[in-house]
Amino acid sequence: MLSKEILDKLNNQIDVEFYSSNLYLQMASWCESKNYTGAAKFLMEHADEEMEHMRRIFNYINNTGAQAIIPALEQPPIDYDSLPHVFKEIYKHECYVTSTINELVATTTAENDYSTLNFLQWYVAEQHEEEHLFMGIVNRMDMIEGSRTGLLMIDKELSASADARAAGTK
Ligand code: OFO
Repeated sequence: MLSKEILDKLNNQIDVEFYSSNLYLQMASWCESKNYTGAAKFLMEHADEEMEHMRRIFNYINNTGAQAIIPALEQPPIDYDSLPHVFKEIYKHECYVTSTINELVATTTAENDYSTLNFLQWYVAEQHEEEHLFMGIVNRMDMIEGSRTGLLMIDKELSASADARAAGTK
């Protein structure tokens, strides 16, 4: 059985994951409108992954006999200065998601809720991977210093990466 504080925090995490999905979908739309089709594909796939993250928590809550709550939609930002700006914002957002997971982990530890602590380990590992992934992309974009050719090359790499992830080879 979940304590009220942990249930509230897990429901808040549903909100965070939902928002992440919508944020990446909106960013994909921006990328597509600027002809960064590889980045758009990559971000759409990432939006789907965030929905899966949301569903894991949704199922976990309901499996304990409590009720998962679907949040109201919050409008993500729609305008970005450049492709590097999009990915810097994603990296910042992922660091925020990590902080919300860490807070949940700290609460489960304080309350001796080992079942939820065990459930959250997957998210701890996932956040490590995602911060690493997006930091790498931001660093590569910094290296090309806004060169159009460099950005198109990275866009192509993002497309290949999305294909590899979809095929389960990455
Ligand atoms: Fe990328 O955040 Fe989910 O967990």
